[in-house]
Amino acid sequence: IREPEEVSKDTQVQQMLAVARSRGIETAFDRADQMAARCPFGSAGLCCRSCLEGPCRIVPNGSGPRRGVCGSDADTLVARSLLNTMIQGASGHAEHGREVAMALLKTAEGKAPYVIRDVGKLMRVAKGLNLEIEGKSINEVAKAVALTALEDFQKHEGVMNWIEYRGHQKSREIWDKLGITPVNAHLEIAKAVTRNAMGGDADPLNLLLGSVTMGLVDGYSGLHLSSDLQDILFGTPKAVKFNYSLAVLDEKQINIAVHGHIPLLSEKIVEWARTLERKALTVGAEGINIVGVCCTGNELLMRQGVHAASSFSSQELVIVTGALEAMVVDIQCIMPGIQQVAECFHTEIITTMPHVKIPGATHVNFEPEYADDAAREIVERAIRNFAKRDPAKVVIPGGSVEAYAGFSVEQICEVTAKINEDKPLQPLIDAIKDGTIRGVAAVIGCTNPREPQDIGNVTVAKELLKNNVLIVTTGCAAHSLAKYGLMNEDGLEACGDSLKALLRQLGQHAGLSALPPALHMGSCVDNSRPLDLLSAIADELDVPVSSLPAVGSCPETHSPKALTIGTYFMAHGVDVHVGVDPQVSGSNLVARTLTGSREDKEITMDGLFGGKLIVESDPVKAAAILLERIDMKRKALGI
Ligand code: NFS
Repeated sequence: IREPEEVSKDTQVQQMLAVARSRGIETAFDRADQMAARCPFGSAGLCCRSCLEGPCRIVPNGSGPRRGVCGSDADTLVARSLLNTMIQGASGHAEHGREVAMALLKTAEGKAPYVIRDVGKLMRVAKGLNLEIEGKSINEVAKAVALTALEDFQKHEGVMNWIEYRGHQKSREIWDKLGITPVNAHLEIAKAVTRNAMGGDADPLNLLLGSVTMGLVDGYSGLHLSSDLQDILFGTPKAVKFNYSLAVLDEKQINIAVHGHIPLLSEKIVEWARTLERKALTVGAEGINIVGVCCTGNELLMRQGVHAASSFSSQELVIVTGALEAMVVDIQCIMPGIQQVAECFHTEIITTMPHVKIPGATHVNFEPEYADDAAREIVERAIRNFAKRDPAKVVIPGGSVEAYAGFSVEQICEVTAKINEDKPLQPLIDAIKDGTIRGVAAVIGCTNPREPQDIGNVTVAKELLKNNVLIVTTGCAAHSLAKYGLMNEDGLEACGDSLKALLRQLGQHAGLSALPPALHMGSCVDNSRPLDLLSAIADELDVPVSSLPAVGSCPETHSPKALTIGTYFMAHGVDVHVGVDPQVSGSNLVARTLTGSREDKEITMDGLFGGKLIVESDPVKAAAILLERIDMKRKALGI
């Protein structure tokens, strides 16, 4: 069993873990320790449960059977198990996109209680999709955009609308040539499930191309589509201040944590918390305090400045404060373990989606049409729960960190346009060309209870910043970077001189003393934003995205979604580092195709797309490899 100091870099998490243990409450960190001996077959991707001939397992070291009962060898097993992971990731994000598209449709039809907050973005997206906007009302345009989005889950021919719209042309040419460009998300997911079933696709390289298609499904029907439609509905993020840490819970207020991914309900909860503020006073609380967990937290902080309490791995510890009246969850990254922890306190876990329930939790069903009813009921439940709080159990750590977020591409361009109005990207391009910015790194993804929390994320970011690499960030990695000052002026200390000077210069144009060294672009679906930025820069330079000195890093990977996002980056030619074993070591063929270390280079990820997978658990070494790759791309670009 690891000591609290070994589990997280965050002293508040350490403190709360000690509190949990002293009360006999088990969390993911403890369960990770109990699982210490990992299955060697599963870890290598060599366990197959695709049919009832098995389960079949191939021993990684070569002793024992070399094939499953059906004749599948290790390469096929590993490629299938990777595709299985990709299906999970892509489905999660595609479903997120579809839910938001349905909400936009119902809003446009006047059936759901939302308003279009960013009409400008609606019109830009409509134009990008080649929709007629002349003489149309806002709702008519919104309906056309929503229906075009929903086609990406229905059409049977052609190419996904969002790839036509957002996909970078030079990458598109490669995907089209390989025949991997998705037609519609549901069709591709169904095809992937079919090809992965017993008796389906046995060719490991073909299966890997199937994984790349899942990366594209994730990237376009999930990430881009969700970010675009959420911006239309809730506003495109602008620079905003928020606080981060477990200390954002307030002993004097009713605390509600919103957790999961889709902002449809949580935006409404923020609204209803404001409306019902007076009711909170009647039960003796000073107000209602909404705090964010995981990516729902990111969504709310980007647009509303809602404070963030926890990333994935420490989600249960928010409850251990004893000061949480309700934790409201929607979809994804929700540990069932939160219910066991909540049962030790007065906290009510509230599930909201019919397909994501937890035994013992309260269920308040969410449908966009009745969003107000659900949000109101949830806030009222939390208000009632306040009376059940046991003050003797309340422990809230002290001290939180101020951070700046909200760096959408639009916000970044608004700042740089103050230097060059006609070509807002030019200041960034010039800085990249003259080496002021050595490269751009997207530090993204999760925290993982098996790994020491925040260490990988923060170390990779700091190593790169020191070398003048500009960091953009999303997801739980953004939570890590916020906690250690990389989203406020203090973080400039971590930067190399040229980057520091540039951030100060740009900051003045944003009305800040400096831009933060890590630009928070949002939740995991907002990984659309770094790619939009790179695509726009590539267009200006008339090169493919793969030529840019840009990398992605997910040091503390836990979720299949992180692997599909990584694959989407690689499909555009961006190298991607993962700090946690992606469980493909059982096949040299698969591992080497992904990492570009095969002799026949042209059929590796690197050879086909220009970006490869880098697996390295040591964050310092990982940053050194990423710098090498950045320099290699700079050299090839002649800068
Ligand atoms: Ni991304 Fe966001 Fe966090 Fe990882 Fe989970 S919350 S969608 S998967 S753990 S970053």
